[in-house]
Amino acid sequence: MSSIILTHGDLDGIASGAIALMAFPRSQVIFTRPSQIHEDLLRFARDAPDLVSISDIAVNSSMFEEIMRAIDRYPARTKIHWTDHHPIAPSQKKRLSQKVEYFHETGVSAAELVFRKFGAKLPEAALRLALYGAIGDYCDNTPFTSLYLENYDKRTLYFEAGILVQALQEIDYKRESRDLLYELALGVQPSAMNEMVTLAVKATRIENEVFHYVQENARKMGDVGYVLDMPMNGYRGKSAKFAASCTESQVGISARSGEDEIDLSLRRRNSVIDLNEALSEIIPHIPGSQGGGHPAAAGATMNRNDFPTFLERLVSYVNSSSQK
Ligand SMILES: [Mn+2]
Repeated sequence: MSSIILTHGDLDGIASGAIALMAFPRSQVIFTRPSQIHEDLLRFARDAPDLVSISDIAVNSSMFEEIMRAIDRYPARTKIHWTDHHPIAPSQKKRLSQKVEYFHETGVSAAELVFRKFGAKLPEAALRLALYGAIGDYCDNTPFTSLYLENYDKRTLYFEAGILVQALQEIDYKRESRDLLYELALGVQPSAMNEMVTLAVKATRIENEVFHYVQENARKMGDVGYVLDMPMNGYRGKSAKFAASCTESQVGISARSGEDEIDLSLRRRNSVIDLNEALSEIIPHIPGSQGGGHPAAAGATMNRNDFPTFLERLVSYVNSSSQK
């Protein structure tokens, strides 16, 4: 049987992909993202695989028609599983479900969903991976995770998941992440991977520097804290969170600017603001911008000159939602 696993490069993506690999051994594993899933699907349609498993990849509403066209290129016998936890428009969910095995819930990790779908006959290591993915995506208080964390000493599971969370800050997204995924699918524990442990310690040291940098450099507008162009690469989600806490704001942004574009990571802190909804309201007002994610964690890209406008709109969004 020829099969392909398409998944995201973060911990939840790697964990969900590793569980899928345990369920479908010898699959080819490809890391992808919402903005390029349609191209990857198109590329593999030519191979007419028996099975495709997509996990932790949001359906980008602006790419929806391209995605549907790519799916239509597969022969009828190809079984396509799409397992995800990102918000999706109900109309798109309905149309996608007519073409693929779409398994979707929000508020739970993709790793939990892949485990619930394929995990019944898998070795115990698969369950641990589901829990690592859930911890990685802050989805560790679902009924499923609460139930199964009780099977272990959960502090040890957080330690193992923490090694992965930290090491991934320092890992080359495509090359080393694939080796990691294969090792995890073999049941190797993170603490037994010397290289991961070393990287995790290094990442934790850098994270402390990031925290101090944000403490010194974060700025605040309304109830939004932000930090621009940190000297350290990566650590974007973490620094967005720190930008909120260091400025005592509800929302934090970590921004990195390129030549023309600026890329933002957003996090919320002690807040019920839905960042995904905030972006879907603001993004259409900023030509050429893109963005989305989860209620508590999101990302966006736009022309760098538009950042001040974006910030103003976000500040007034946060302001008006807090008054509701
Ligand atoms: Mn995820």
